[in-house]
Amino acid sequence: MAAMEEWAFPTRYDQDYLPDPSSPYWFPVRETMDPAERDAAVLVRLREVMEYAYSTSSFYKNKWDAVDLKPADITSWEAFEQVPVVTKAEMRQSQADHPPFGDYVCCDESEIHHIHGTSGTTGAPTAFALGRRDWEVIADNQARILWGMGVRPGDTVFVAALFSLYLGSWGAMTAAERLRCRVLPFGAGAQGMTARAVTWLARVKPAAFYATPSYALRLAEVAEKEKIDPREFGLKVMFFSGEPGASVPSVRKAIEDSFGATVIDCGTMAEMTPFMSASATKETPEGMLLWQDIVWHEVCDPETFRTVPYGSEGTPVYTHLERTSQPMIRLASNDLTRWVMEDNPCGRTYPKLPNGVYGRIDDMIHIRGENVYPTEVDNYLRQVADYGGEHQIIVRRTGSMDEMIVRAETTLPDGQREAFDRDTGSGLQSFLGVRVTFESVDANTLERAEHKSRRVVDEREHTKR
Ligand code: 8LH
Repeated sequence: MAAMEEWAFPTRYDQDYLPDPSSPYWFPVRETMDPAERDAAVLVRLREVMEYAYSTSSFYKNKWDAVDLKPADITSWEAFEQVPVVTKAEMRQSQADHPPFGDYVCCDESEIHHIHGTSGTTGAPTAFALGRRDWEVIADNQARILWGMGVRPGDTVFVAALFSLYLGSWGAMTAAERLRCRVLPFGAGAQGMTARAVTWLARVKPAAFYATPSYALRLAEVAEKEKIDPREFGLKVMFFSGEPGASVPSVRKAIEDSFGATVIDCGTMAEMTPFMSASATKETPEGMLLWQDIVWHEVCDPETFRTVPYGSEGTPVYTHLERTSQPMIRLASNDLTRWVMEDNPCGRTYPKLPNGVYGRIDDMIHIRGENVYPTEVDNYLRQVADYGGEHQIIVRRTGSMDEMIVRAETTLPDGQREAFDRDTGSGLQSFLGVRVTFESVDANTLERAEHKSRRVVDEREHTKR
């Protein structure tokens, strides 16, 4: 076997390296090697990362001492799967006890280069501390993934996501810089900014674009209002993270049809930055590949946190292989997905999430014994003729019964909606397999997301969080 390129911990990538322009791969060996050989190398790395975390953070030391686990015990996958998962609640507690970054910071605080955080408007925020060397490694990892998407040096990359605490935009920017692209850090979220984005996109004609999927659809609507066809932007690739969408078939198609670009899904969690470690590629554009030599991804049973076999559904659990500032070791995501191992058209030998990440376990709507993912409603409505582009799902308890109300926009004028209401309501009901009360409202009356969509309003007392 040829040596895995720059495979060492702590990691330091050659900052001048760029692949041969004719190569579809950044690191041909690491990306196309026999997965069993890669996994064997990863297992050794996991032990190294755990040794490092155990000796540098009281968080990991206490957590593993409590279950009598030593990093040296991790000599098999069975042993690794017994490493207790890290939860978001534990991290919040750690940061409350050891402000501001918690006792899972493993590097010297003088090494911290960027501070980011959760953007949640409720509850205590969580701070992310990213080391200087980690930032470089993150840029390298994600440049490598952008290369796989078909982005090349000299391409202009338009970043249309919030530049604030959110790591998505910064991660895309630093990756594009490392790839020697031209970055346009446009941002999002300020008054009138979407209309200005349309002007800039039409003028600059970037090759690549990054945002949340909801925001791309919003941008297409605004462009239409300005009488500009988004295809005129000439985008080659659009990569998305932050929420389900790019792997939801009808959402993906709506973006592809509007912009005429290849749609790429990527993204894990901010804590897991390099968050693009789950990402599609140019030649394997559907779903997301799990770049197992950057971050170790497991899909696990949500109760036992043992991995489920390929072909099955579970919750992603993530482990950093290269971070030294706040390495996450078996971070429980609380998301849902399904994984498979098959031949990928791009030749990379990574497992794949063929339907992306469909949503969060706690966003799943439990109604009368059935489970409904909000993304299924989105998927259905997007392919309905005369749909106005936005909707809301209201879950309410009436008497002793749960009721699901879907309120969707239509472009049809009031008075001509009878067939639309009847057909969409019954179609949605048979698609979801639960009873739905359907209501149509005027187009452009429901709020559009500038960041991640929040379409579910759960009015039931017992589910209030
Ligand atoms: C996704 C996806 C996806 C994230 N498909 N759901 O954007 C990546 C990072 C920066 C991010 O969004 O992190 P954040 O704010 O911590 O949110 C993570 C959650 O976002 C994750 O647990 C998922 O529920 C969701 N998410 N990318 C579906 N491509």
